[in-house]
Amino acid sequence: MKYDVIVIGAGTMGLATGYYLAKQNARVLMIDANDPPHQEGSHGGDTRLIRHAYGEGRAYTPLASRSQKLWDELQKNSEEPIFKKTGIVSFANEQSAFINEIKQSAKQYDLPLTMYDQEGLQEQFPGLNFPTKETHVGCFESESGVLFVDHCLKTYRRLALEEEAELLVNNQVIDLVIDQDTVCVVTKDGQHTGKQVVIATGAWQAQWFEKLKLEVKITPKRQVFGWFEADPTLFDASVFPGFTAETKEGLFYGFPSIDGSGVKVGRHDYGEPVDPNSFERDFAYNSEDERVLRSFLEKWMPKAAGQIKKGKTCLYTMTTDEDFIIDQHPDHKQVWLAAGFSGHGFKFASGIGESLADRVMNKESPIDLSMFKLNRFSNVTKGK
Ligand code: PYC
Repeated sequence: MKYDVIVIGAGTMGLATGYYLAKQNARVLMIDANDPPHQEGSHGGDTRLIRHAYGEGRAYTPLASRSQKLWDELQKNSEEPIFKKTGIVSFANEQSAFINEIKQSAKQYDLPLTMYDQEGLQEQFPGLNFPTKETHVGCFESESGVLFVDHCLKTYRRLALEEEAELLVNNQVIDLVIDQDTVCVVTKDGQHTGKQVVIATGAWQAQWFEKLKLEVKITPKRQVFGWFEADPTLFDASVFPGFTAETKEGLFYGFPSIDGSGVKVGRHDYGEPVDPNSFERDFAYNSEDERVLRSFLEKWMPKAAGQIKKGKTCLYTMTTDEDFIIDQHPDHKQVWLAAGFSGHGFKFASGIGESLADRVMNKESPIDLSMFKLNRFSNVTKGK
């Protein structure tokens, strides 16, 4: 048999996993329906945040720290920037469980974090505006920042090929035939057999769950983000960090203006469930897509609410609890699933790629991925 592992989906998680598998001398084939990096799935839009003290749950922090270390290592293999240490400021009202969890996470893992009251936030980050009666609090994590998506993916792709992984692009997988010990992956151009398979197809994962008789709900959602003209004295990356904001209007995140890009902003808790094969890919200027972003900026960062420079869409794939799925199929141990990254997975791709590759190769991994197992959902296997 030619391959030890076939990776279906060479996007963020697939490329990282393919690289770490190939680095361990596994014979790897990666197959993608597109030609990554691209703008058609979940990694479009140039940049992602990496936060270490983690408001979604401190259990993520060891994975965030390991991922940061691996991104820093990846930088040594790339002439283009992988990571920019902008720091990240997060703010919310005084009762915010998210801010409290960031604080507890920093405390437990001994991470540098500065807490601010509203006055302190205003003084330190004069681009922020607090127009409501409520009082806000916030925190600043100096070691976190921004990842450059295309550079990360291009580097993993190049390194994987240097490690003798193979990559088929613009090649759609149409079926899987699972035997006792092998998996045959059928594409429109041919068949490939491997000892194991990793399925990491992002917003297209639901079809494989269905095919593999897994009763797990994941929902692709259309997301939007935009880049706006902003006062450089307040919002250039030399003076303003990445940000998250929990407001009455929703959960927003964004990026400082990097090399004149303008401030990029998105709303995390937004987005219609969609069919990834037939959703509206174009960003709608001067309508709801722009309005939801602009209204956040006008209220909370008014000097960053200038002309929109560009807007884009991308896809989230939500699990019901917004935690990821990284596990073996309960009935087919040679089938691995990496899915449901729920709009906050990119930052962890390096750590997940490394640890998932270790698990597939039956080795000890530096990070425990057990919180992402399928058995946290009940009745996962259909008909059992
Ligand atoms: O997890 O920081 C994050 C994030 C930014 C945009 C979407 N998710």
